[in-house]
Amino acid sequence: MTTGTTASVPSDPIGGLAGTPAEVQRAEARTAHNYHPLPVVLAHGEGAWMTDIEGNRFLDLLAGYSALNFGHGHPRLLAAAHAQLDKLTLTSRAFVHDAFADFCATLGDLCGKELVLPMNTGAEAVETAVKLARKWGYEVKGVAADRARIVVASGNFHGRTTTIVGFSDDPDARDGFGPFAPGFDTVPYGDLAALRAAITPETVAVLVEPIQGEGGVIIPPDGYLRGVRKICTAENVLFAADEIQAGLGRTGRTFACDHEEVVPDLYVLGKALGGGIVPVSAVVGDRDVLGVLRPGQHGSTFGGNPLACAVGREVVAMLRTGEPQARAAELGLLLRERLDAMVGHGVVAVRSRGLWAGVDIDPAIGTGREICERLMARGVLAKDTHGSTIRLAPPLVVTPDDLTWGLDQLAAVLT
Ligand code: IF1
Repeated sequence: MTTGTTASVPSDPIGGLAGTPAEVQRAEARTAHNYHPLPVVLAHGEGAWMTDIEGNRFLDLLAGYSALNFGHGHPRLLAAAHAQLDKLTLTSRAFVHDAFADFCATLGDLCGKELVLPMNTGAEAVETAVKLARKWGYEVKGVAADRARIVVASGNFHGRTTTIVGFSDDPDARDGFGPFAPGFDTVPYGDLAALRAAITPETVAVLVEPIQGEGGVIIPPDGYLRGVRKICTAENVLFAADEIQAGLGRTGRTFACDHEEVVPDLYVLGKALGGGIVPVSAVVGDRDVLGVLRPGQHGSTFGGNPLACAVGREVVAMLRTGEPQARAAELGLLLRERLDAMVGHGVVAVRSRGLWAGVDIDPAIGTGREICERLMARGVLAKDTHGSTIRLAPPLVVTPDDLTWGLDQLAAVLT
């Protein structure tokens, strides 16, 4: 595991920004430009650190958008993956395999739910939740065929499929991809009165992130999640919590809903469930909802494959100890304390919960992208969201010294 060593500043004083590495240019020549990555070419990862092809070391403050909660190359997760790789990696769901029941049973227990539907990406899990809610609406709630409606929040990010971007209000995510699926109503995030007003007899679910990630780590007013729970219960509407980014230890609890002691009807999980090794996602709920599916009505080639289950089972075992959550809560205090001290010194506002922070930078100092480029030159990798907001989400295995050093670099680029 990495000690609190200081990263060697990239050889080029501005961290390779001057001369884009040939490998970046080679990649750009042969791929669609649906990303604008920082000009760094990584080759190795360990714990909270990555090393590029020139041997420069970077502290990872993005952690794969929270898919790397357990860091790069976690020994327990690598061991589980290596063992399974040599045994059996794929059967399809046409057959059962010997890692499947363990993964589904332990994940269901972690959520306090009866059933698990394993998929691969977060968007697939969100689409699965949409399909489950609609089918539940028709067969259990009694909504007329093809009339089901789902309430979503403004500023949401739930993935990139055309159904999902159809209910996004981010022009970058949705423009040019229509026509879109009907049946979604958008209400302001955090506004319970608007949520209550949007519910009709045809509403089958409310789909929200307990904390909005891409929106810039937007934390709803205290009591919002309890209010969503109460309204959904009263109106016989499913509460589907998208915990793909906020969940699995990131905020200092197993689930972000735990901060308000709220249990949704559906947990929508992904990212860190795959340990930063393989895509693993799932929808977890009780039989009264997941029981509406019959064989042949939903699935995927890789969903619940042996490698995914072996890694996912180990992720669940680590979360059962409560240690990743406690670490995120404790180091989150350090993160927040240091960021609060930067307010008025280049930082306009800070939002954080556990080891997850949205930092609004004074636009006069630079855009989020420019700040991230300056951080890269100092051996720290982070990602901007919109405008001058950057998100900070180190792996939960980061050491206090390394986290302190990384925040020192942020303070330095702000002056
Ligand atoms: C990108 C950010 C974006 C998610 C929540 C579902 C999904 C995501 C709450 C879909 C995925 C990723 C997607 C990735 C960048 C990142 C992201 F919010 F994390 F920063 F885009 F907004 N629900 N978020 O955060 O999961 O299908 O990707 O496995 O698309 O650029 P996925």
